[in-house]
Amino acid sequence: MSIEALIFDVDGTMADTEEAHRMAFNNAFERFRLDWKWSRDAYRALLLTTGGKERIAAHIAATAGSSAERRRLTEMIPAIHAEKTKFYSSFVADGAIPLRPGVRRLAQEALAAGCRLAIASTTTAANIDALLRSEFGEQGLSMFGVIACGDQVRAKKPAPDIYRLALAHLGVPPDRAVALEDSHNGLRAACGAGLWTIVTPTFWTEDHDFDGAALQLPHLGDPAEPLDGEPGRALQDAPWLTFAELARRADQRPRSGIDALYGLHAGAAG
Ligand code: XBP
Ligand code: MG
Repeated sequence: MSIEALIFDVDGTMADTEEAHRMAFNNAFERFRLDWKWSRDAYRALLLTTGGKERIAAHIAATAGSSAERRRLTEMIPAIHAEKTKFYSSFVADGAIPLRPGVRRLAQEALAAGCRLAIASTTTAANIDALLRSEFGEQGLSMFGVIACGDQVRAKKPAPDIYRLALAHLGVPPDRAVALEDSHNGLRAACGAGLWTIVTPTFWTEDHDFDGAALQLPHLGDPAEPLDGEPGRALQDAPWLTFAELARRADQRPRSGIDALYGLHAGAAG
């Protein structure tokens, strides 16, 4: 097995978090007496901008009446986002947002196989800390040897920077790691860092373009929640993605452009 690390995206991949983010944004706007209320449809479009502060800035750019108003509101962004993060991390700490099917199982199978775990996310460390503690307990933080997130990079997804940072901290080359994502921006970021990427979309990203994904599944599946129909039948080991099958598939990817051209890779040569 050549896979030394699994790098998880958080929002949408580890847990279906965006409805909670949306409510937290709206709570913060109310707290600041702003007449903004992001509907699900509006938020779906706003999600194309990664990063909560950047998302608020995009809303201001699209709605502010004057340049003076835009300046006043822009100066408020850090405080609004800090309030939003308080609301969101309290939702998570209350256990309101479970892990998606198969995330806990795959993480545990990977660790048992000697594979390391990492995170590459746009959200804040506070939000990730709350989710890992809530869903994995106190040992949650130590399960993920590297957590690359939020403002640790200037260029957020779809830029590859956050994945490159995670790989650098892991000390692992991209062809020895696998990324798990849920969105077009996340897929572009992971592929831009040279990572073989599995995509499990949610309601918020199901209409995104996932061209370039190595594997796309509705979710990772579990014995208690197997993948129905075609997605489940397409897997070899079980109607859920086992770490063993993930590693086999990743090992069989073309190693370079030449390999891809001639199909020369681990499983096909000879
Ligand atoms: C998804 C994002 C984040 C969240 C909101 O992150 O783009 O901005 O929507 O969280 P991921 P913040 O890379 O984990 O999918 O308000 O903390 O940014
Ligand atoms: Mg995501």
